[in-house]
Amino acid sequence: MSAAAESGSAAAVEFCGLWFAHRVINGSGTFDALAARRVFGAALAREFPFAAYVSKTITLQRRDGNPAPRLWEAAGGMINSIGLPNKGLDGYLAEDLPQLSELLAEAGPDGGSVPLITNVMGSTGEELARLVAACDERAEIAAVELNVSCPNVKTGLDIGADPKQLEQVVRACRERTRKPLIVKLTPNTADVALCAQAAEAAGADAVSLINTLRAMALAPGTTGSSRARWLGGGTGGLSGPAIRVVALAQVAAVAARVELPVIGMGGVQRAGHARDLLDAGASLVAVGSESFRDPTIASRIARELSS
Ligand code: RRO
Repeated sequence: MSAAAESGSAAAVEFCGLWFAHRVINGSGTFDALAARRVFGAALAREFPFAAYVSKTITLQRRDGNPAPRLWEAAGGMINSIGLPNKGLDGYLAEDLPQLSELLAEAGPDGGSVPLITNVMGSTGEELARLVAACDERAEIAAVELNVSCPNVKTGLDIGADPKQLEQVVRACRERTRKPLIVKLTPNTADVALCAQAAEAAGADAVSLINTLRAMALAPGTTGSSRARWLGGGTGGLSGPAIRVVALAQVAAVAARVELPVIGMGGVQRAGHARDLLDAGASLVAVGSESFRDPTIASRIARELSS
C-alpha cells in the first residue's frame, strides 16, 4: 500500500518506519515549541508547522551555554554561538518531555501524534551512547538524532568530521537503540559524503545535513592585532540564505553516495528552496533560521510543496 493510502493523506510520507503528514520538519534548536505554546496557545497545536518535531540538543549534564553576545548578523544570514544551553538529560526527561509529548499529541493529524525526534550531543562516544540508551526507554520519543558537531574531549576535533571516529561513535549508539537513528552531519569536514558513508556502515537509519558552517566575526570598534572576537564563544555557526547553495551541494553529494534517507536543510525560506533539496535527493526538508523570522513559514512551505 502506498504511503498516501496507508496514512489517509495525499501528502503523507513514510520515514524510517514512521508516518509524517508532509515533508517539512524543523532544524534542531530553531523552534522552541514550548515557548511557542506560551505565546500562541492552542493555535500552535491546531496549526503545528512541522510533520515531526526535532528537540533542541540535549547533553548529559545541564549547561548554561556560551557567554553573550551569542548572535551576529552576517551578510545573508547569522552566526550563532549559543553553546548548547539545556537542562541536561534528567531535566529534559522530567520537565520538557511530558510537555512536548502533550503538545505533539494535540498537534497530530487524525488523532495521531506529531513524532518527536530528540537531538543529543556528547563529547565522547560513551556519553552519546548513554543519551541514546535513555531515549530508547521513552515511548514518547519516536527517533533520536545524533549531533556530532561537538569536539572530542581528547582530540579537539569534531566527532563528526572524522569518518573513522564517526563510525565508532554511531556503532556504539546503534547498539543502544532500535529506534530510528539519524546522524546530523557536520559540513565542516573535508568530505561530507565519506562521513555519511561511515554513518551508514555503522547502522544509522538516516542522515541530516547541513549543520551550520563554522564562522566568526570581529568586534566593531576594535583595531589591529588585538581585535576582539565579537561572539562570547569566539566562533560560531553560520546559517540562513548564505549557506543554501552549500547545503544543496552537500545534500546532492551525500544522496548520491548513500542509500539512507536524507533530511536536507540550510537556508530554506520558500517552497522552491525545499523543492531544490528534494530534487537533489533529500526525502525530507528542515526549516531552520527562517522560522525565527516567521514561525508559520514551514506550514506554508509544506502546503505549497503538496499542491
Ligand atoms: O548550541 C549551539 O550553539 C549550536 C549547536 Br548545538 C548546533 O548544532 N549548531 C549550531 O549552529 N549551534
